[in-house]
Amino acid sequence: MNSKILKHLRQDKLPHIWCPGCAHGIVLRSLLEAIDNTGLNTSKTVIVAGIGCASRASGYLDFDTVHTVHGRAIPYATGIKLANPELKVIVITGDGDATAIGGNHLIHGIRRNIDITTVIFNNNVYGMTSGQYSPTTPSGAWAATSPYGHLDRPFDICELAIGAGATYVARGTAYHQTQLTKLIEKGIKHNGFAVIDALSTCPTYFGRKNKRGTAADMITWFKENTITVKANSVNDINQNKDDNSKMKIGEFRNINDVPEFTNEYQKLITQVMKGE
Ligand SMILES: Cc1ncc(C[n+]2csc(CCOP(=O)(O)OP(=O)(O)O)c2C)c(N)n1
Ligand code: SF4
Repeated sequence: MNSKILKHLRQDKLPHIWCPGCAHGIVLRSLLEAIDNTGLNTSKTVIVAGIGCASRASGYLDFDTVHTVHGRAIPYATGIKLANPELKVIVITGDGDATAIGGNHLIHGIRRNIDITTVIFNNNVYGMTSGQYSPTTPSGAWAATSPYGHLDRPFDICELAIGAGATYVARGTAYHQTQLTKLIEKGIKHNGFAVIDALSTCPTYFGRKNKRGTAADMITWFKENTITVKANSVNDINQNKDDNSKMKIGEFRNINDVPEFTNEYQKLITQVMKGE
């Protein structure tokens, strides 16, 4: 294994719990490469996760980590960042954790523009609890809780984040692993709330039910069904309108003109202490 990755892992906690072919490991690799590329001070980096197969990743990482309650990683991360603004806080979460039970926290974290990087391992299903549908399950898909096909329309996490006012929004996939690393890296460097929708796969509970083929077929699907928006195109999720059959990947928003919440909070404290 690449030493860049290995040095950030708690090797005594391996092997991991993920099923063979699960793409969460690829997303984790991108996250660790991104952390390493940015040269973050590991003793000042905190990883916070909710509950789920995705969130389990925090247990394998050799940082200060918190494995919190299902859906509540962002409130924990907010508390940590406010208590010690010097820390870099990264949230690991699944699509269910982030957009169902934790959906409210996601939009309010975004609204505040607090400096937290949130990587959503989006496999379109609740993997850990055996394949119930999540807010990103495609319409018509089969899940343990939609045995005749799913009726709801799915959330597009990036559009949701932009709508809520996020200042950094990007989507990558487990197939485009190098690009995903770069997108996470930019999210980490961003001083504000960053959302990275990292498309992952659950061959065990989504793939089998939906006849998506092998684990490799599921990852190759990303290659054939996504299209990259131009790098640095701002707020341009609708670019490449000529091929709307494909999902857009890349950086959709990266703006720096919105005040970051921790800074504003510190300024307010100083002002109040002075009695102004
Ligand atoms: C309060 C609460 N409700 C429900 C659960 C059960 N639960 C554990 S993980 C999970 C869903 C995980 O799905 P997702 O976040 O998409 O991650 P994945 O497992 O697919 O990586 C649920 C519903 C829980 N642990 N706590
Ligand atoms: S159940 Fe799905 S998401 Fe969970 S480890 Fe297995 S393949 Fe991955």
